[in-house]
Amino acid sequence: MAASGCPDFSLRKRRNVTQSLSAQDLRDQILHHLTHTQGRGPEFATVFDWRLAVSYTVRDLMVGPWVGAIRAARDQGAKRVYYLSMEFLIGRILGDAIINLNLEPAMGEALTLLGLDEQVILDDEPDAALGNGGLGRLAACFMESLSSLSCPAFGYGIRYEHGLFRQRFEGGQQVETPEDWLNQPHPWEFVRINYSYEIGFKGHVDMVEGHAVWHPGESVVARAYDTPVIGWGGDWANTLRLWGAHPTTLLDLKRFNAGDHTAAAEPEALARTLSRVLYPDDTTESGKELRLKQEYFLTSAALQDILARFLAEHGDLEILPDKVAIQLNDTHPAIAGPELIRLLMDVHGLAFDRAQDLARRTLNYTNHTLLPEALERWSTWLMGRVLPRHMQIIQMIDEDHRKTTNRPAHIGIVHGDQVHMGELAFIMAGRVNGVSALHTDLVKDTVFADLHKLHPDRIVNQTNGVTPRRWLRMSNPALTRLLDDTIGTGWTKDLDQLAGLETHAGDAIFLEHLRGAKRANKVALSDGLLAGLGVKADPDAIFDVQIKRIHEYKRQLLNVLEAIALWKRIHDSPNGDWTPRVKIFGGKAAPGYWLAKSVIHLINDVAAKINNDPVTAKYLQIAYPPNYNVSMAEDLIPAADLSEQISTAGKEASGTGNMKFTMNGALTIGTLDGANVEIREHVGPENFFLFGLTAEEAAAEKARPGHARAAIEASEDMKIALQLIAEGQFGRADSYYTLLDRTWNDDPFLVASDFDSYFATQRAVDRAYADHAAWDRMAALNIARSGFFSSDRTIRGYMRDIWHAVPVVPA
Ligand code: B1H
Repeated sequence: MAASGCPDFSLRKRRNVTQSLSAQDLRDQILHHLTHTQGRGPEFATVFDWRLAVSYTVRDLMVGPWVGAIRAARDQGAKRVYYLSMEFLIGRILGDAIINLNLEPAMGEALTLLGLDEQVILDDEPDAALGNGGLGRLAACFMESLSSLSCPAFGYGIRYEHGLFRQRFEGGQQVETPEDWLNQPHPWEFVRINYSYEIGFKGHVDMVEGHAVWHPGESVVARAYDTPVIGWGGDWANTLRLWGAHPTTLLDLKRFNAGDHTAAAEPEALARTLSRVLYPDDTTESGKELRLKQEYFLTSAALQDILARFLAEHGDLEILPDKVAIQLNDTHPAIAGPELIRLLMDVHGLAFDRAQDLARRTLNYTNHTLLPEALERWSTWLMGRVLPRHMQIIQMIDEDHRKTTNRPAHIGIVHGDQVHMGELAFIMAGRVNGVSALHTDLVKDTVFADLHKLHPDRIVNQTNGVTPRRWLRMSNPALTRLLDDTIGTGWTKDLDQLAGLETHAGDAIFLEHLRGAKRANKVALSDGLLAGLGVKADPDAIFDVQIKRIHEYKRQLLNVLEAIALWKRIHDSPNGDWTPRVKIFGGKAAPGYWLAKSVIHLINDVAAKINNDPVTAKYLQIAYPPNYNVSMAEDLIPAADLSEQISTAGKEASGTGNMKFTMNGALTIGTLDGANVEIREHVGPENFFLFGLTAEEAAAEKARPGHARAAIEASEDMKIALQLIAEGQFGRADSYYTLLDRTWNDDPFLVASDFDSYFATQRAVDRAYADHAAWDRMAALNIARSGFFSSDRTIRGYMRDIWHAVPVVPA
């Protein structure tokens, strides 16, 4: 027992434990869990049994630092950071935990001793797909960096029973099937039945002696499911607390006893609906009552939990902003403003002004998009019906803001019958941040221009980042070995150390090793593409990769039209000096986004034709593996030569895939959009393939009547590509009439206006790739100059500028 009287989880001791763990120790622990936790003898064990035994073994090593971190934060009265997000796209946990706990190579050896293939064990874990795309994956990277920096933090989210849908292709078209990651034991989580909060909806509000009393018409219980998130080095773990919805009464006994057994279970079914599915929309607002309820469910549970912890530790609500920093990941949890005020007023008896002031100094808001369709709005009618007390408080906030800032009527939260969640989040936040330099400028100049004038110090920039542990060390062991051998392992926690590669960028031996690492990754991917899709990807071809949600503004259409135009040119002069290329696509479309689904269909149709053309086969192949997810990204990014970041300028807030590619030595072909701008500045314009209109030019072009038709008429290659589709060269032409019509007559994302610039830049890529030495040098410089894009840098920025939080030294 330690001095505190608790079991000894002391960090110093545990550090020694991990460092001294031998393969034999790990093997024994795995066998112990196989027998005693899984209840299986080795001779009967399946891959699943083994994977769980390995996971429990690794989890055991996380618990010490986890409990130690929670205790250290409490004992030191530390300020805590709370990250509220509707999405946490964590992917698999086991491989990441093995890396962060420094268990390699012992774990590999232990598994060999047991006659197991480590990759098979790792691949057995389902992805925790509790997110759509970049916003959710950013939250996951932030959780890992918070732990790696020993910043005391909780992530709060929803424990969706079904993560993002599974994607299949039928006749080249996307078909969605439910995802069921929880249809098997999830070894990483701890259920906390004692951390349960009641969440109310609907009902009415009474005034009792001047105080509002909300009588909800329905309620559910939010129950905490905790997962430790271990940081690099294994010294610290924070908690990802996901809320599961449960009924307040488990069973309607009266109905059960009356024989209606199905109806008796209704309360359970109704409550569970709340945490059943993740909304599969990326950057579109779904506007459903269930979605509003989910947002409130997450937010209220989190705030009740935060206040309970704060009051147990400090008691005095006046110091709430000194001890608590809450980050709202986009507007999805923006009901946090009114909810925190409600809790402080109606539960803890503070006056409105006091409550509002404390809330505003505690809450912060990150904006992730300017797309108008993504800006959340709820009708006052729906808000008033689902959250009647909150609707009152929203009106009080709006009115108070109008008075104190003297603002004109057109600015504010409630407009007619609409509640604007962006304005609500902004007005209730101490700091509002954008996610790249360009995006932050646009936030100031466009969506929040008026509010920015009223509150000129509120908006700050924090350019996104990604964790180099998962996105380099874990997913790219070949490059990791080369980096470790060349500059040591320090880059893993201090990515700026990659700058040490600069001096090697002219070293032919180093560049040869770099090429070798990339080639090994390409060979592995090529084998996978052949086995999975039957696509023959020559590892010496350019691996050109576009992986992200399918959305018009991300312009997968531009990419596939370029493929068609290139194919036509090769087909017409097959003896030309062509640089072989494999175009790889990955991504899902929101189920209701017809145009995006049409682009998926087109890519598959084009692939079917081009891949089987004997004249062009050796020069151009297209691969579109279905069901793109975090794990697939981990296989594709290390094997990429070219990263496609081709959104219409001004539309992609940041992008984070772009950073992962750069770190892994892929060169970018991209527009001046989001974080591409900063990537180009860091790696140097000569090591980046820039094309297309700037955000300002794009806005002007869009306003020009007939811009699409004029651009198409001026581009022979684009015209031919569209014509070939219209002729039915790629599947049935009538599948694409809408897409073609929109491209000719509207083209809101300027595919036509950027086509020639993109096509020409792709040919510059071809020429550059043909010069191996020059290409490898550029790749090396991209890696060497990617240190800025670590999420550790981003989190340090949030800690310094937004949260005013400091790391805690483990006891
Ligand atoms: C991003 C979203 C998003 N921006 C609504 N906005 C959603 C909006 O379910 N919804 O309703 C879900 C997601 N996601 C992305 O955030 C940006 O498009 C990326 O450019 C950015 O890199 C990422 C992280 O900041």
